[in-house]
Amino acid sequence: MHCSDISGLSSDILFRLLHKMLTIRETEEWIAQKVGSGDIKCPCHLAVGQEAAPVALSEYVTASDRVYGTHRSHNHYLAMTDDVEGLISETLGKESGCSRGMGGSQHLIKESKGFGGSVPIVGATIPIAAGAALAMKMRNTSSIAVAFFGDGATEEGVMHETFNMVAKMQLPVCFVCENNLFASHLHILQRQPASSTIRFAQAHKINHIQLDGNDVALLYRKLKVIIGKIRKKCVPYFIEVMTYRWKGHVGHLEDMDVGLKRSEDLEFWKQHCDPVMRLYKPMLEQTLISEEGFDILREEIRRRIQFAWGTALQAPYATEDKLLHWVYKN
Ligand SMILES: Cc1ncc(C[n+]2csc(CCOP(=O)(O)OP(=O)(O)O)c2C)c(N)n1
Ligand SMILES: [Mg+2]
Repeated sequence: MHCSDISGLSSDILFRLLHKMLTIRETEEWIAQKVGSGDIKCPCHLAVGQEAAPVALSEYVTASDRVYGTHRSHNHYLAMTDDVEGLISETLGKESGCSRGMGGSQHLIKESKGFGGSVPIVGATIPIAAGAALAMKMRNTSSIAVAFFGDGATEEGVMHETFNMVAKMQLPVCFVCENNLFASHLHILQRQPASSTIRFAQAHKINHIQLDGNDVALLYRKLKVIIGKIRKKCVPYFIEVMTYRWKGHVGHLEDMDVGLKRSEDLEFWKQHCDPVMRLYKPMLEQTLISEEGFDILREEIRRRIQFAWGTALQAPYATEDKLLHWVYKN
């Protein structure tokens, strides 16, 4: 396993990063189990294995910034909001959900914490983030917008149009392409002539970097500089984070990817590149945490999830008469 280099990072920071990643991991594993049992009925695209980038980014964005996500955004949402309760309720269609039970897993929002929304139309939040960044610039704020999207979104025309616009207008937006090598069942090399998407930023003269997307300590260090630059210089930036999802494209099953088996690759990523283990192992070696301490931390998180689940089950469902409420901002 290629462990994260944790030198120079305080134990406070390391524990926070570990806690956030573990909260996402455990919540998603819980949701996976409930999708499997049929208790959760909305389609869930799980991001197990992709916890590091949103967690590192969440350390540098605030409620006045705007972060946008995709069909696979439990990780982005939880990193920004820590709202386990609102997410779980939302997957059950309950009024207590973060989208009042009307969105389900793919439409999450919490503007009070800077999460501007997730949208399942591939590539759709890229121009939305650009629009938010334009407003931020026109209002002379130092806020920034962030759009998370997958490698598949780089095949959408709207991404290229948006890249041209933000480069020309120099808007404060951070594009984070989570390149997990697959768009549903198709490997990127079956769809594109290269496995990296970085060339699209080059073509539009946007600052860019490719990073190990599963090394949270590295991302924590790099994003500090990158986000600082976007904020201070009001420029766009493209970050490609290389990662891998453990579950199938949609649903709770591991490996099965709309009929495609990825067993060997998946085993490699799980054994060597698990973002949680890559942080936990060096913390253990440096006696910042014990095995028992890790178990206690995980147990606390599991209890919180279990409680959130129990509470959500008791909550009322969203009702039809409210379907047209909150469609428009005012
Ligand atoms: C415009 C559009 N085309 C097709 C789809 C169907 N679809 C949903 S997710 C997905 C794959 C997206 O792959 P990627 O962007 O790499 O994200 P990942 O699923 O890997 O996180 C597709 C084709 C869609 N939702 N929107
Ligand atoms: Mg992908």
